[in-house]
Formats: sequence, structure tokens, C-alpha cells
Amino acid sequence: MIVLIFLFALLWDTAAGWGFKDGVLHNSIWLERAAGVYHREARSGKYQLTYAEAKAVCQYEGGHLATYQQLEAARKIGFHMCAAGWLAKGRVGYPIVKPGSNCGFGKTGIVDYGFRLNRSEKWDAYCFNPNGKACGGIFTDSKHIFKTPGYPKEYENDQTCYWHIRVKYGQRIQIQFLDFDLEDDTACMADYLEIYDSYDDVNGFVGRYCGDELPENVISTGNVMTLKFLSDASVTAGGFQIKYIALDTPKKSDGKNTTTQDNKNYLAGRFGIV
Ligand SMILES: [Ca+2]
Repeated sequence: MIVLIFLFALLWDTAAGWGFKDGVLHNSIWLERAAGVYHREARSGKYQLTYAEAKAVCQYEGGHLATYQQLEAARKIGFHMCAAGWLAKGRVGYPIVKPGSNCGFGKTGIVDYGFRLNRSEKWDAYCFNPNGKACGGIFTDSKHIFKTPGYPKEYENDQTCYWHIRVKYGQRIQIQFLDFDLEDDTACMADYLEIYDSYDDVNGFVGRYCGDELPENVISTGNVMTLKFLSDASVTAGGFQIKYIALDTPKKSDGKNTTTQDNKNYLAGRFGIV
């Protein structure tokens, strides 16, 4: 009985962690794969996928479009995304956990756009894949080193990693690339690392990186950052080691500010705003 109570307390603790912590909703992206459901947008950006394309994206990664019920199950354990995506059978919607005036019309639940008559409309996608290889984590230490899974061995295919960094309020985050080698292609369409100057992978896009050229340092504007690593279904490479450190005061001399990034593998630099 005592063991049961203890286990329950432990589970409760974990569940409580999927809510607000220090005023930050800790359940949007880092639980992105909640219950095997995750959000995908086109590599060209938000709301660029027709129904057929959305279906293909999920299938390419070994899954399929999530059903409304699967999305709702994920939402119940904290999956929150402010982006409408295709679901199975041509339905469109998105999961809202935290009511907000700018997203979800102040309500919680699945914001349901219904079954779309026009399958050429462009949205994101919600995929379901319980066997997907997820990785990443949340970091609040003043410094940490991230590695691709299995490093120094080559990373595997079909990886999706999200690293979320949150340091103390008032601090900034400096990203240093110690080692970098991802499958190279001209537009970083296959395997890539993306850096966001925010706590999600929607806002504050800094750059998309691939190849084996060591990118320059990046410094955040605030105290949060998100790194997203994605590998596709074929060809792997050595992977990366990336270190972050919290900076107490803004330093402009030993790195590039996110607003002035101009690395060659920086997608925005090559192709305009993504
Ligand atoms: Ca690859």
C-alpha cells in the first residue's frame, strides 16, 4: 500500500511537471511527441502542406496523420500547439492546453476546423508514430553540452530532437559549436539543426544548419532558446557537439548576435525569410 502511495505521488509529481513552472507553460514543444503525436510543418515554413503532402510527410517518417482522438489524448497530457494541422480523414485542428487570447479563442481543447472540403488548403500536419525516435530535453543549468544521439558514433535516421534551454531571467545564452557534421545538401532539406531564439520552434528562427562547416557562435536575445535536430530516412553523418553557456551580461564581441547571423549554412541568408 505504502509503495502504491509512493508510486502515485511520484506519478503525480511528474504530471504536475507538465503544467506551469515559474510562470512558463512547460508542455508545448518538449512534450511534442506526447502519446506518439507530434507536429510537423513543411520545410519551407508554416502552413505549406496540402492534405496529400501532410499525409506523405507523416508516412515518410514511418507514421500516419493523427486522428482527432489521438490528438486529444496527447493534449490531455500536455501537448499544446498554436498551429493548425491536417489530421486523418482531412480534418484540421490544433490542441490547446492553456487558454490564450491570441490562440484558441480563449478556450482549451482541440480547436476543430472540421473536415475540409478543399484538400488543397495548406496547413501543417499532426503525425502519429509511437515508434519514432525522440530525443532532446530541457536544460536550465548555466552550461551544458548537447550531442546527437549516440555521439561520437554517427546519428541514426529518423531522429527528432528538441533541446530547450532556459537560463535565469536577465541572462543570455551563447551557443558554441564544438563539432558539427550533418548530411550536406544545398538547402539543408535532409538532416538539419535549427536554432530558435525562443522557447518553441515557431518564433525567433535564427538559422538552419547542415554540412560539416563549423557554424559561428550564436547568442540569444533573451533567456530561452530552442534547438531542433531532425534526420531523414537515409544517409547519416558524424553528428554534433554543441555547448551552451549562460552569459550574465550581453557580450557582443565573442559571438554573433542572433540578429546579425550570416553563416553560409544559415537558411535565411541563402533563401530569404523562411
Ligand atoms: Ca539523412
